Amino acid sequence: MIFYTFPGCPYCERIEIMIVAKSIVADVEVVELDISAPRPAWLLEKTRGTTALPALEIESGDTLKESLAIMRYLEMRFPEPMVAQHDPVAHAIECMFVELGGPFATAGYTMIRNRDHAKRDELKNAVDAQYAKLDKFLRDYGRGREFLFEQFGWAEVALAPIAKRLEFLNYYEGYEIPSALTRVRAWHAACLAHPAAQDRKVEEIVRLYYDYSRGAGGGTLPAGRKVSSMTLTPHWSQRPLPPRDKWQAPEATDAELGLV
Ligand SMILES: N[C@@H](CCC(=O)N[C@@H](CS)C(=O)NCC(=O)O)C(=O)O
Repeated sequence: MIFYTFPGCPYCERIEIMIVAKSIVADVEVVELDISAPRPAWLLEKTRGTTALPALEIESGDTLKESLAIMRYLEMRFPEPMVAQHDPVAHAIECMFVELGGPFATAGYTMIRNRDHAKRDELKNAVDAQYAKLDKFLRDYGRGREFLFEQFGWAEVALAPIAKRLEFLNYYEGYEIPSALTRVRAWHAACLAHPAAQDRKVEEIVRLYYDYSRGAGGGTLPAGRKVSSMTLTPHWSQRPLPPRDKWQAPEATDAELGLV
């Protein structure tokens, strides 16, 4: 199988975690692509014209898209060890929890890209509200003390990568999950510390997402810059940590970010 991935993408990290969980690392060739560059024609042919990743090419030559669909494919094809709950009710509950991931990601990405200081509180409140929803869900349906159920499972494979991305809010805006939300705080800390979620680190994410903190990203560049902070080269590990305060001018240059 061939896995097409954008380093830094939370939906791609879902698949990275599944590949390790299923012990199929040796069966999957990983092809990293640069999200800031136009997609090559050969890739668009495989994805039938859509530009988003992850995508998984399987032995039949078919290319699967949509991270949750790929997770489901890997779960069914390599049933041991099971990542999802076996019990149908428990699995439905974890799928309900995963549904909270969409608005959770949207709130976080909207806040990091915002450049209007007057809107900051409103957007911070929207992120708080998403954490409050996760907290309530964990209290209503959770069985574990940290994760939704006893172990890092389906819900965490899907949501930990998003929770980890939203650490860019902590780095660039000093954001903290409200202290009253103790249940989701415990879940969050356990997700970020779990061995399955260590391949992509917060130190990588904050380097890759610098442009988002300056209102750009996802294909556009901040003014005066030539190289995206999402670029594959130079590798993120060879770049300095970006300046933390996203409201502070001037913006870092390509050279200051270690991009050239
Ligand atoms: N619903 C999709 C979302 C995938 C997605 O949005 N990927 C982003 C990267 S995080 C992407 O490829 N963006 C660039 C594009 O859409 O061209 C999934 O779960 O796989």
